[in-house]
Amino acid sequence: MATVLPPQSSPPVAIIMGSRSDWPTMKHAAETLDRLGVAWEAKVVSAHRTPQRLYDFANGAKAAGFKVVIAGAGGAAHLPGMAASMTDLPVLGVPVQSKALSGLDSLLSIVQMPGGIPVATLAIGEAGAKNAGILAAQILALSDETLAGRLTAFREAQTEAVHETVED
Ligand code: RP5
Repeated sequence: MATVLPPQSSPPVAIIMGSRSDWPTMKHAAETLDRLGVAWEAKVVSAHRTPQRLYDFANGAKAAGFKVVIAGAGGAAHLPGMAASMTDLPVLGVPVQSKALSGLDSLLSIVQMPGGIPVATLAIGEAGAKNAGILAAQILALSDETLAGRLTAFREAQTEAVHETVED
């Protein structure tokens, strides 16, 4: 008799990015989620080079079990906005630092969404990716008290690590 496997649910956080070249930035979101004990899955999904992959991902993201989407892109950074247009999951946009314009192009492309389709836009680069990880965890912690406790501990550890004096 064939074994019937239970349907596999996705981890709560999807990290999508326009190119493999975005991973050195976006891995900071993944590392932050790891630190907070939140599972994630990362995929390269380009709004321009793989539009069908973007369509398939965004339309199926909720049914797949994802709860939050972190989307990073650089330059003409249409990925977060296009993903947001096709899912009602919260989309956190990370502007990746571009070579030509240092990420100002990415930031403006992501942040200037028309009313009705929000993308929660973070800072350019590593800080934005790290904060996207924290923000995703904060969203999930609204319905997960254990995770909320880990977030509190994370903040306390961060505060304790900031010394008041400039010398040891
Ligand atoms: C965007 O173009 C990507 O998000 C990336 O930041 C940028 C450059 O991509 P590559 O030419 O490095 O693949 O779509």
